[in-house]
Amino acid sequence: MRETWRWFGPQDAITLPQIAQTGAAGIVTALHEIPYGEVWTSGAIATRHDMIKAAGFTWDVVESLPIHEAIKKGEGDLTPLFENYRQSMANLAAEGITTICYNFMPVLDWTRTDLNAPLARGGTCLRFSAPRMAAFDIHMLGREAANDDYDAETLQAATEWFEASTEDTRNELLNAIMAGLPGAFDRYSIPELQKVLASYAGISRDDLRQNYKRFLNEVIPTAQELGMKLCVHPDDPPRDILGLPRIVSNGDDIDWIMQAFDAPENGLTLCSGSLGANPANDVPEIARSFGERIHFAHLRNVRKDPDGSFEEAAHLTGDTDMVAVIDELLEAESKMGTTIPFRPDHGHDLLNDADLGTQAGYPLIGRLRGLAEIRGVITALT
Ligand code: DNO
Repeated sequence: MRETWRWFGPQDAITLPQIAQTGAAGIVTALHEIPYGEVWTSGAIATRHDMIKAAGFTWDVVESLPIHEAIKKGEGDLTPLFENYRQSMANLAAEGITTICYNFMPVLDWTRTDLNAPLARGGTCLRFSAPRMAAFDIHMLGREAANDDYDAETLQAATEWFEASTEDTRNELLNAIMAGLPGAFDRYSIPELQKVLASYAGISRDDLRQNYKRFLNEVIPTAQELGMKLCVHPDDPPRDILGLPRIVSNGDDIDWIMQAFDAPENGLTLCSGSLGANPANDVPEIARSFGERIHFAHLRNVRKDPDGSFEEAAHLTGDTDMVAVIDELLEAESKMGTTIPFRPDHGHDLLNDADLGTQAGYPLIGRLRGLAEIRGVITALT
């Protein structure tokens, strides 16, 4: 397995020379400044690639080449958007960058309700609270059908949270929910989010699947011509949120995707943390089932509560057996004769992490700890 580190580009508070000290060999990054749907030009890719190479790294994975919302909605004339996506792929391939991670989550990317939940021994973690999500959905967004999506206990806890909330705590919640959108560092206000949610009205799970299938049909043949691999990132959390369908949440979903275009170039990003947030998902089993199609791995852990809330645990603790996951990935590598790039995903804010101004979920010391622990497991298993 190849150690990589997610770098958010020149605006990242963590520099490439600092990343070099973590021991990671490769960089995972994207041209976050380019709006969704526009072409990544050869010049822009080469400039970023040169920076990475000059610091002694390879650019192993593009995370992400984002998919425009119109493609997810199947809305309007999509020909130019598909053409642009294929052109970006060709420009990346010409630079020798051949693995692309993307997601098919409508509207929001990874979603948490608390970016600084305190840990017992100091430091903080990312947390998803089911009651806070319900409070946001029902009391702040005012989504009509929201009441039907939560059980009575969660609804009660949501009301209690909302009644005790202040403008500051409500803003904090909105900011936390928006923190997962790295593309151009977008944020929606409440009215903007209401508008974009309304634009999904009437789009069912099946519609989303058909739109996804169309995307695969449009881009996987190009990946095959260019010698590229695409790998979808699972939904985080792996369930429907804010009334939006999610279709990359469990083994059955992944199976459907793999069959929708049955070729090695149509692959998976095994994210142990995203999949691990659903108690029904057996992550080592998913890694075993789809091993041959895993082109990239995000390794992190979660601890779940009975009400659907969860928080991010240290990389080797939490509910997912990380050693078993890594063992499956090593097995897949030896079967395929390939090397799977992985990155320590997220991390606790530890020591002076909170002062560094890093991207939410992507601290320096917390990830360094995660990488060191995972490196230890790989070393022991191999
Ligand atoms: C969260 C990340 C995701 C991921 C995208 C891939 O920390 O793993 O935001 O980058 O979903 O498209």
